[in-house]
Amino acid sequence: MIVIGHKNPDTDSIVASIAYTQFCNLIGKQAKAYRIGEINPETEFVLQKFGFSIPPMLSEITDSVALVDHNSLEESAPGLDETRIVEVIDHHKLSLITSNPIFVHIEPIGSTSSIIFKFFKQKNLKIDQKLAGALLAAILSDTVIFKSPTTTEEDKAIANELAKLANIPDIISFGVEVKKKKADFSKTPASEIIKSEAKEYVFGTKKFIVAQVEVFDWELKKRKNEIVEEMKKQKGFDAYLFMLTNIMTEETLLLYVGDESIIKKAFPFGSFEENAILLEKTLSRKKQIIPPLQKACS
Ligand SMILES: [Mn+2]
Repeated sequence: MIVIGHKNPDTDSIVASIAYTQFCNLIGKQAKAYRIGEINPETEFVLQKFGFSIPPMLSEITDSVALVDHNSLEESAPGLDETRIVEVIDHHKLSLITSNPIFVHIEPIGSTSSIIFKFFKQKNLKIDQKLAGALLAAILSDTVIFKSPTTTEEDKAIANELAKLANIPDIISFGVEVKKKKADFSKTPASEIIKSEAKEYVFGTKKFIVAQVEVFDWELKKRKNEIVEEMKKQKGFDAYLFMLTNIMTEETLLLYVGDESIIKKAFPFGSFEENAILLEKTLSRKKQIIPPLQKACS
């Protein structure tokens, strides 16, 4: 079985696929982790720190597939046939439609890595120090160091347990260390910045791209015009959204190009400037951007 996370992989996606593969192999199920996109500097740091190699790029789908941390074909491997998918382990809303019954485990929890942790627990399997460190990093990454509204009490309890196993005394400062690895865009061209963790969404007849970066200050805001110009060059969607999320102030400056009426319908409460809305207390794409966007399309 091939285990893959989503396109534009983040740390949760990669760590969950590695951890789930380990779990499968421990219970006697053959599985191998692959990635379907380039690793970001945060994930690279985490894998290196805990001694994991980067999963190989999936080139050909020759086996059954388990999707972790996503469950839509838009976010998955190009050319993936739905009939290949045999399992889904995720914490995003269900969107996959299959022609056959498959194994699905979806929970409203802060990270897919939290779910994989629970799989190990259920079967009384030992999580070694390295895997514990990587799972902890993935939880901290996906929950934005527990600040995201997607965070549950269970994520925090799991993180505490993992921190003990990984021998990491200060969870928050470890979280900041992890998150800061991909928060520096000073040397990144705008054309690349706008593709950060970009995901594609289709609601009815409307298609959206929503990208996101998480930063610790407003330095990148100075490049707003340059970023918007790059977004305008993109084609093949109704609107392109770029979340510039400030972890410290817990605000998101949502830059957008395309169908402005839908954006204004979805976020009537934000303060508007040209091609941008400032959203207070907003960190989560999944919980705070996608639902209003979907509703505005219905
Ligand atoms: Mn995730």
